[in-house]
Amino acid sequence: MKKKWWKESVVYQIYPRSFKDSNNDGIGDINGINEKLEYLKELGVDVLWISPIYDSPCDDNGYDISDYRAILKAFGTMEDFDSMLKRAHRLGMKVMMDLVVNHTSDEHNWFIESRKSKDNPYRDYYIWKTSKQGGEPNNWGASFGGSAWEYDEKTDMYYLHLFSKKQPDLNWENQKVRDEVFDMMDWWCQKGIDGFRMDVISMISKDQSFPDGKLNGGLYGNGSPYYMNGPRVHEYLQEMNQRVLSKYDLVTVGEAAGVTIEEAKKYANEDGTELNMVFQFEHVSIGDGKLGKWTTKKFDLQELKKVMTKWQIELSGKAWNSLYLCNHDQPRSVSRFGDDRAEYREVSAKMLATCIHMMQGTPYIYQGEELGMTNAYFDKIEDYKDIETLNIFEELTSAGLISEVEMMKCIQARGRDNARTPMQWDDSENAGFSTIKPWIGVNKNYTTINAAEQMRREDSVFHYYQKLIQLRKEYAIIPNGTYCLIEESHPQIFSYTREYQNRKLLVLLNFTDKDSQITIPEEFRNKYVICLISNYKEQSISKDILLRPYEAMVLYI
Ligand code: TEU
Ligand code: CA
Repeated sequence: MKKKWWKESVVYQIYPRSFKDSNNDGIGDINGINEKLEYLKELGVDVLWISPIYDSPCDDNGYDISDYRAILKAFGTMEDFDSMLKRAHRLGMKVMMDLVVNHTSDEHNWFIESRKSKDNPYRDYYIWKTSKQGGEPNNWGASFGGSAWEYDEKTDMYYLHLFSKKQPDLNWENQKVRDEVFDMMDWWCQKGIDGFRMDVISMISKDQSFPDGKLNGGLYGNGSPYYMNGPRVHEYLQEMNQRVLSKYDLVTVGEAAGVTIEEAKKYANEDGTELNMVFQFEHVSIGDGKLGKWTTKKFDLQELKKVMTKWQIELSGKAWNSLYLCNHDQPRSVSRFGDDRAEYREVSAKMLATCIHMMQGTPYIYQGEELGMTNAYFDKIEDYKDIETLNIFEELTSAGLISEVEMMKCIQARGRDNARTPMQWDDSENAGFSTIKPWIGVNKNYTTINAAEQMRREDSVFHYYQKLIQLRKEYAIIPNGTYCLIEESHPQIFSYTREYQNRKLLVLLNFTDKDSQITIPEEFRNKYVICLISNYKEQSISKDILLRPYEAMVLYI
């Protein structure tokens, strides 16, 4: 496996709108990020992935870009960005930008031109189709509700939008679009950024016949087989790599909804002809039902062990894994996979962190995950801001597919706003995020769950993450070792080993609130074994170890 700096790095994701509000307008901003760089350095992370900060009408909180080379006014100025970038570099941290090029905002100049007329020079920057049998060109649904096609009266045609109707899909078949995108990427690389997280990059190539999708009992057809991992996606990414990425020492991660192992081996191949790694979605989709993620069903541990093991084994030596349990689209990991009841919140947050950080791949920490922040559990639909939540609530309840009461429970469990409540800095008003009421409600547990309190307490989740990150730097076995699942069918414990140059790790994780026993492998029963990290004060290491609720332990020989 080739050594690369990003294989030994830990990435921290910042959702700027909710991170820190430096000018007290209720919205996080770039100067707020700048204020907190020392905090991030203290945590020990190497790369900062910043969710979009470009000019945008914020229909989808910035994932709808209207100018790729301008900073959203509410987030600050390009000078603010330049000084934050410079300070991050001076502190030894790299900055990864969020690249959203499957679609733009409908307020982007390209789209404003494109919709003017059928012969406008920008017409084919987007995907326009005529009506079929008096309706939409096909039956695809959009991720944020409704049809994936919006009718445009002026030219009596429909344009494709896989997300909101204010997010028209770019037409990557058009060389001019690729030229514009690659030119813009190069412009940011010239400014000194260190990488890109590529939004829904697996969707940029569509099957040009645009066939109907299967209905599967939903309101719209499932078009994903015709736009996920599409016919030319690897060709486009190889062109991107040749024309931009290969010219700089970057870290690149593709958000690849629908990616399979076979596809991931192409996107993130070790020859470096496309990207460095991908975000796959199998583990965060465990438990999804007939309404997709809109369910209160808990995840199944055996399923999680199987999925995580598959990705560890099958990519090993062929492609590189990203390792994550949370991001700005997912519920808080301690609420989704751990136990956010007061008694178990911290110990289960540490256990989950151990699970991820001891695997092979690049770990991603989402803002607040290092504190064990929890879901918000807002109980009124008016408290939620996310376009996906609001549109889908309307669509599913008005279609009678779920009751409002049930849908509220699903939103409390899986809604994206759970990860978008303000970062909890201290126990002052608004959790120290802002001096005025923020754009979205603050999780009311900020008085007990906040960075200031945890930085003062040695056994906090923050200090546990700090130690995990340090271990990755000290022990080459963590980034480089092979992985093997043991005790595969154990109903409570997820346990795996790592091996590298005659050294071995044993990772023991009790995923339940009950004591649970496990027999450890022979080679870990000798007196030379050391415990690298645990989420309980003292450990008793024996042939049959009794793990306490959510106990995590890493043994090393
Ligand atoms: O997310 C793409 C994506 O697949 C999401 O729809 C995700 O699967 C879903 O929200 C889970 O419920 C990316 C960005 O991360 C997301 O924030 C944007 O809304 C979306 O693309 C459109 O740009
Ligand atoms: Ca602000």
